[in-house]
Amino acid sequence: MQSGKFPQHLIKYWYQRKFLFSRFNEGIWMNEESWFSVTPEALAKSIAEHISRTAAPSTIIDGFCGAGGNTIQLAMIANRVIAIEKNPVTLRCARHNAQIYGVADKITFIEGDFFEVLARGEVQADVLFMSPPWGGPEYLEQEVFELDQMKPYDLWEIMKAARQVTPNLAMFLPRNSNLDHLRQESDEADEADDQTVLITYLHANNKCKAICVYYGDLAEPASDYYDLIPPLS
Ligand code: MGP
Repeated sequence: MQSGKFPQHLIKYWYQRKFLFSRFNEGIWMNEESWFSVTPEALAKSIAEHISRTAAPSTIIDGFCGAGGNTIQLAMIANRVIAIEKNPVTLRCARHNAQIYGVADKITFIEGDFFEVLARGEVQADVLFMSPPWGGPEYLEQEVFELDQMKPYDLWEIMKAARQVTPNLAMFLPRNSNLDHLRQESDEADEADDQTVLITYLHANNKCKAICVYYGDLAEPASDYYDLIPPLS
């Protein structure tokens, strides 16, 4: 690629390319949306390791697989990953990138809408991981990211659909997320029990990049460094 033709607004991500995929130079494919939304490899790996330690799942669904950053690392720790992606170009990138990492054989790629695929009831799994769109890089313009106003997908609708598949959920969210919203959602979803929600802050280069929120079996702290949200009293 000629650097002169690389879109100016994505240059920041180009400089991070080997942080996004350590094997970038082996021919990783990206489209515009993937540059700013793919989970950097080190973070995707730590999420996969947490999932492996707490739930040791056989099958994992990646609900919004994007260019495959999480899907690839999840395929390293599970027997099978079902990767759902609506955008056919992004899905092509994910399939190609999984080949580079040698895990494509363990992944079933589904081109389709998260809600429609789940509603068909054809996919089952022990764990459901989700890294939905947050509305683009503009999420950092707000001091606090109001989760109950997330676009284009409503986070509560995502959670509702996900809970139909499994209670073992992992959700990748902005570092400036309003955590009170999470507490309220889990409280309403599970009135009978005080549900534990585990929030992990994902750091790279001495900076928090994002959070991952775990539910069900995944909410077991596998390290002392995690912060727990106590149930509402
Ligand atoms: P970022 O906006 O690149 O923050 O997002 P950064 O690098 O800390 O910016 P800076 O200008 O403050 O230095 C950090 C990480 O969040 C990215 O690497 C992506 O993994 C993730 N991310 C960013 N966006 C806009 C999205 C999104 O819309 N959806 C998802 N799932 N992840 C995103």
